[in-house]
Amino acid sequence: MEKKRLFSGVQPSGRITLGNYLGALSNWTTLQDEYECIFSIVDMHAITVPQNPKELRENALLLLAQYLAIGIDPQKSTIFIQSHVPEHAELSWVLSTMTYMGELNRMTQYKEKSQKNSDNLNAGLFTYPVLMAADILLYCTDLVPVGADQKQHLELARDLANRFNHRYSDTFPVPEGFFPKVAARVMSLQEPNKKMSKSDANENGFISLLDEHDVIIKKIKRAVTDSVGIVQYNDEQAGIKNLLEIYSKMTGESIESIVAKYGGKGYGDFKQDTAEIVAEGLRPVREKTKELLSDKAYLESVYREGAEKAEAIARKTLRKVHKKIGFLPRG
Ligand code: AQP
Repeated sequence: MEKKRLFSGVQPSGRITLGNYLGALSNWTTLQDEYECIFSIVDMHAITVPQNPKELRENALLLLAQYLAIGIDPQKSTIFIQSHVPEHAELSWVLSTMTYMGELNRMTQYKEKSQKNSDNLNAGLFTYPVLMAADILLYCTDLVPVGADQKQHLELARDLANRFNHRYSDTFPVPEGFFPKVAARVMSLQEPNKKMSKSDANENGFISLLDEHDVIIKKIKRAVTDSVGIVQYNDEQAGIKNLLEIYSKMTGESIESIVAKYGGKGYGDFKQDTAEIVAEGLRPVREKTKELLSDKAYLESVYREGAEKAEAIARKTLRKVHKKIGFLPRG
């Protein structure tokens, strides 16, 4: 039986965080055997907010090294850079003609990001979810493993698949989301009611996958908690709830069992142990990333081959789409 297809991506808009890792990337590796996986570095999405060109290039390469370091295997999965496959922009245009302004107006990520970037309210930031739908539909994707913050965008991709299929004829599978049960939305260590974000101006709010051991320990020990003083899992103790989710996802231990272990002890031991677990858990990824970054030729060969494989699928889908909507073939 043919394997189902999976697509996901991360923006090279900074150094990826523990949130990106636990909410998305760490789940990808386990799905590689079951699905035909396509993973992208979505640099076209990243430019919807201002980027320094040199840093954007560096971050794309770094992200590729991190994909490989966490265990994405280029022998099993297709790994490519979004801007190397122009079909993403082409399908995005077609889908944008089928997307209603009202649908995009409702997007909470647009509302949040446009507040943060009020001096750069560009059309790309507004139509970001259409490009994301194109990323997914271009590969006739069945499954999209993402963090909970992407639920609304994925819903639009599903609506557009249905709309296209209904208006023309069956073309796209309607993609399903895959959201982790624990740590689907890792929160900022400094403002536990806001999601952890790689572009947060406050470096203490997030843990980067490249942070050294001591930095991670310090950041977690300084994490904002509360004055209740009891380790328990509830919405009123957002900081502790966040650390419990991080601990659980990093170790595989259930939240109940962690709560039982630290219940009578106050926050000191719990924070210390969580910090050690994260710092040690990320060590192999950090070390492997550094090793991979020193071999630029290898990284280039991975993304070049990936683009060829991705483009072959993308071309086929786009040709089908053009035919259905009535574009005359070039011949
Ligand atoms: N805090 C989070 N918890 C769980 N999952 C998260 N993801 C992002 N933040 C969290 C998931 O990571 C994947 C890649 O995200 P992205 O790079 O496409 O953009 P984003 O969601 O906008 O992530 P950031 O870190 O907040 O980036 P910036 O600061 O550039 O906007 C997605 O699957 C996402 O769900």
